[in-house]
Amino acid sequence: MFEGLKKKFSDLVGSIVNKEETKAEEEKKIEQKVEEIKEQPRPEPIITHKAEEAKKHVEEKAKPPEIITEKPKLSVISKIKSVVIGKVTVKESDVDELLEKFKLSLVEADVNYEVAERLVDDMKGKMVGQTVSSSELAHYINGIVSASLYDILNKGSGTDMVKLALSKKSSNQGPFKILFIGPNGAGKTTTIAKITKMMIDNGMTCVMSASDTFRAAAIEQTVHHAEKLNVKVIKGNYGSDPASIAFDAISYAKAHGADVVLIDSAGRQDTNKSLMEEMRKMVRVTSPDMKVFIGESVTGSAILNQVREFNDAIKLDGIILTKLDVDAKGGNTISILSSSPVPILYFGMGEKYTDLMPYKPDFIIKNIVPAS
Ligand SMILES: Nc1nc2c(ncn2[C@@H]2O[C@H](COP(=O)(O)OP(=O)(O)OP(=O)(O)O)[C@@H](O)[C@H]2O)c(=O)[nH]1
Ligand SMILES: [Mg+2]
Repeated sequence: MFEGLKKKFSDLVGSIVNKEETKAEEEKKIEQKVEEIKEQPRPEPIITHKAEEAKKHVEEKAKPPEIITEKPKLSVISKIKSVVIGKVTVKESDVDELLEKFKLSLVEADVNYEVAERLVDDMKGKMVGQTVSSSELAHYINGIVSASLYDILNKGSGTDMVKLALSKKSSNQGPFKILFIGPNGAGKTTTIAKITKMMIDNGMTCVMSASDTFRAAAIEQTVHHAEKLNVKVIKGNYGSDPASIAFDAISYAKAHGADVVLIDSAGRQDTNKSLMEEMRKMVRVTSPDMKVFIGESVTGSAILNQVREFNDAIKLDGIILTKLDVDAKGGNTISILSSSPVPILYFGMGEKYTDLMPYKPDFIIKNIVPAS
């Protein structure tokens, strides 16, 4: 995943390091040239006797003290030393052009322009004026990239669904109810199965509500997962009211002391007024503890508009971003993560039940920043 961004970051580090190496090599060459010229025997000037005397006189007067004649030598040595030992002070002019190019290459990798700008400005602020040993330069720049990414991706610690469900279980306040909503094919039903597995692994009993009564084979898909995970599923007929199926699932869970109810729903676009109204009704009828938006990472910045619309309609509690495993570029994910008005809870990383991971910026950074 994220091969696109990884390559961009690695190219940037490479170009800064190469630039510094080229600079150092050029300086070294210049110093060598200076030494060569100094060591070349100088042709004796042809001068007349009088002129020779006058020259001697001028030379005697102008003879610099010992220390001054030594100075150029020392400074050449220390310059060469600095090139060989290699300390680099990063100047704005050194990185300006590279970072500008880098910003555009991030945009090419689908990072939203405003996010790319924020990231690059942050990197520049951290880099310029710092003195670094040139052998450590790649490592140092990777550190800066990681720190800047962390700053834009860290949105505080995400909600731990398992903790919340366990706490409701221990307070005997009835089942923990989660409603999953989002656009068509984003991975809602698959994610419900993954969350169910996670809840089971943490000692909780679950009930699934097959509340997508709209799409062909949607009920069978939920039933299939419920059977594989060995949990109860409540279902109705196609075309029936999804809210009433969810209500039945909650009643079943209450009657049987189940800990978590996971409510599926049909895929919908925020532009479909009647489906958005149906979703509001599901919320009114079920009073979920969490309303979770499921979105595909590859959708890009468009997802942010969807999230805003769904959030306005029912006040979301979190987002699960799916299909990161097939997100080759990575830019979309960065844009969504850094600009989402709603916290990101988990990532979907594949089709297996265990392919779910809590959102941590470090995980993203590790997948983008080249190891140095
Ligand atoms: N690679 C990958 N595929 C996923 C992931 N999550 C879901 N899928 C696949 O995406 C496809 C759609 O998943 P569903 O769970 O049916 O999506 P949905 O949102 O319920 O779809 P609708 O009910 O039609 O709106 C399926 O083929 C899933 O196996 C993921 O994290 N990675
Ligand atoms: Mg579905």
